[in-house]
Amino acid sequence: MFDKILIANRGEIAIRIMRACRELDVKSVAIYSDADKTSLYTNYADEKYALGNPSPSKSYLNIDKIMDIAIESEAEAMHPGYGFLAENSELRRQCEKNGIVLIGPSRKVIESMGDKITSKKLMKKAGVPVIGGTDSEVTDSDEAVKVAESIGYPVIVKASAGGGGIGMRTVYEEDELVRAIESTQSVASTNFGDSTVFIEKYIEKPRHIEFQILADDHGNTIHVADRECSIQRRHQKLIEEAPSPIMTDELRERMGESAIKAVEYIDYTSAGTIEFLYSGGEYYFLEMNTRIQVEHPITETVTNIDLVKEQLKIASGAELSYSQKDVKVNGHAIECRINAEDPLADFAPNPGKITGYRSPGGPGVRLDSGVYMNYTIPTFYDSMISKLITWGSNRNEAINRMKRALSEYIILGVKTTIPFHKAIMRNNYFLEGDLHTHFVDDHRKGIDDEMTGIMEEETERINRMRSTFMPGKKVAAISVAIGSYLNTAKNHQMKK
Ligand code: MV4
Repeated sequence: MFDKILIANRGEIAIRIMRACRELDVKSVAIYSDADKTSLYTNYADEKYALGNPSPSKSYLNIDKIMDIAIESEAEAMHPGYGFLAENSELRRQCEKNGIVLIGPSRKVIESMGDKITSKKLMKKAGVPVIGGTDSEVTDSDEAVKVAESIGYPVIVKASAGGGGIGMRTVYEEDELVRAIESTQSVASTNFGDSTVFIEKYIEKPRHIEFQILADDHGNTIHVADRECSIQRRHQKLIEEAPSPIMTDELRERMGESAIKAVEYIDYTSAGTIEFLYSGGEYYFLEMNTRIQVEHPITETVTNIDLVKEQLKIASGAELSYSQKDVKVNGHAIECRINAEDPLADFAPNPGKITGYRSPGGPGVRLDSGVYMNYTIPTFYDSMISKLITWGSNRNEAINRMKRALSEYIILGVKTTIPFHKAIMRNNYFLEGDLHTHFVDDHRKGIDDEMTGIMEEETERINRMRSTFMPGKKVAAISVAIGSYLNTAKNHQMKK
């Protein structure tokens, strides 16, 4: 095992990785920008090095600076977490040049999975189901019309270099096709410097189901079961659960086998995720994520496998600690992403100072957080405060625990997505497991009404909690603040 590793990330994931380090007796090195001097992870680490300027391109995306710190600190390995440089092949190149192990897959697979046409071709060759459409770049509009006709409308035009929902257009009839191709090409060219596009059959309201995999350098590959991530908004996941509510042993075996075939075919190592779209009993490869993901804790919770420790062990040359038959799904886990955003104002970011904080606990509750009382959430980075994960012996118990944990969770000073999650936990479609990628948009009205009701119901209790943080006369002023919040919520409703 390594003696010391550098964590090239910040916030809750930096702490998550440092926790694995501490359990494995590995020293951790934090890097921090000026905006993260007082962040929890910066001071949790065994050593810390300043990056200076908080702008992402000058700090957590600055490969040269990060490499200099890795060398100076004598770290043997580097963990990139998720986001920032997690899927950047240049970072791996630089690490290789300097004799530092990058905890993650090879440069070749990062590059081939980053290109959607290449990854789709590889998966088809591997025998993994892919969505019907073109296997290569579309340039000729006559050819595009023919392809679309043969697969049938609606179709979707996608940028090969695309990701995160950028560079995608749905097309319902032939008249729109050529224009959609041109516009996707132009968006792709601007955003990714690559105008390559391709066409697929558009699958309406699919489920997003993904498989966690682990592979070592000794030829061992396992899948660590499935997660359902259909509850998202603008390609940002909000709630994930493991297993998928529709999963059966038979379907898991089939999809899991496809996921293993996929990663074995490309000689993938480390932890990774194969994303599928699922619709009408069929599943199709969508994308591969070559990193540890935000939602990895729900898999850890139902399988009792520490995915980050496995990543560190794999990178240090060890064999996987588990074989496929050791992977058992025990009960059900749900993760709610708690963001500093106003769910009644189109999820507008709401960074600021946390003036009151009390985290939930008790049976079946895990909280992965990067914040504390009086911490100021910086404006430079994403707005995730924490991830609340609950476990239950079945889905219903996991949901009831989530409701209970959300009701215990007090965050004052910034608006959060907690009311949104409370509303979802009461939503009948959610309770029935009737999920798809358009869930939030389709049920928007019901969710907003529920949220408004929840905020009204909770005013009294939250006021009481406030008085424990800020005893005395301040409470009256704060009641006014809540009143105005509720008015905003009501105005929002009236506008509809
Ligand atoms: C699709 C699709 C339906 N049909 N492809 C969205 C992000 C990008 N990575 C791929 N995406 C989609 N591709 C076909 N052929 C629907 C989506 C999609 C989606 C996929 C996963 C999770 C959330 C989503 C939300 C909207 C659309």
